[in-house]
Amino acid sequence: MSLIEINVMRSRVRGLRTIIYMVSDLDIRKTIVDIAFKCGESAHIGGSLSMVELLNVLFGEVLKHRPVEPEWPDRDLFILSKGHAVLGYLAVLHLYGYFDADKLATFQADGSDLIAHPVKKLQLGIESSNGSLGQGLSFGLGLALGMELKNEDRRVYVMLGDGECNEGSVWETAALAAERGTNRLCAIVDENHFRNDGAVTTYANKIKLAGIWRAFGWNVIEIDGHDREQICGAFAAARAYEEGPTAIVASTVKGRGIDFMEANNDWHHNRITSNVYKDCLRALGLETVDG
Ligand SMILES: Cc1ncc(C[n+]2csc(CCOP(=O)(O)OP(=O)(O)O)c2C)c(N)n1
Repeated sequence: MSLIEINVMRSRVRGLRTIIYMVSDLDIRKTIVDIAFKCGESAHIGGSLSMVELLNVLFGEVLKHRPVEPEWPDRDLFILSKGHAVLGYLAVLHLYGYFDADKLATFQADGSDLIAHPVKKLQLGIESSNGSLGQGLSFGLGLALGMELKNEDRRVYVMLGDGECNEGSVWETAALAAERGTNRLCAIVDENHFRNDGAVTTYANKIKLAGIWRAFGWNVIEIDGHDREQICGAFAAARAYEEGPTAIVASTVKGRGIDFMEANNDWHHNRITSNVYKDCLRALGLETVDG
């Protein structure tokens, strides 16, 4: 049975907790590194690696979706508001069967529709164009309100960065979503404690990010964003909460999984050369032939 067929089956038996995960976190990390290396250009690596477990649980366990029928009208929607982390998103879409390896290999090539930030293309599973930070949540809220009006049993999940939460538009939307009591909207905040130019200092000591979401009237669930059990529990709790929107504030490590990239913001946006590629494989426990 092909990966795609298994995925379709799984989408039909949603709700059943699976023990065997078809797409491993390691697969996703290896794919991120491969794309970054093959494109030969600087790419956003650290913030892609930090959200791997969150995306894997979301696409494997939570989202109602059909990779073989990407425009299925009953699907849930995922929006990568921190659009620069497109490598992680494309790795997941590919591994879950939205497009093949040949397509993925076109990343950043002339004329490709897979470029440094997501460009909406439903046939590839890309629901929204993003890159200018602070826009995904408001787009997601609009979609969720539309679903509510049409009484559709669908939900919207929006992935944001903690640096992105410096954008005022995030909080304008947060207020409106809470005011409207929109329970079809779930924000996932990848709190990896860095932005592009250093540490996130806005929400660090006296003011905690989770507390701000709470103050804006959201149901807030704080988790370790690399712990599968906690992630599954958070998504289940978000789904069960009926009063309004939920924010899953996930504490993560930027560059997670590759030791020399972990909490090292040099890897926010950087190029993987052949030597670095070998180091990445070693760090992932995938030794290269020449050792
Ligand atoms: C409106 C806007 N301003 C500035 C940027 C440039 N920029 C790209 S990534 C980034 C930092 C984002 O930090 P965070 O959301 O924490 O992402 P992560 O650390 O998870 O990669 C910034 C400011 C942008 N993409 N959009």
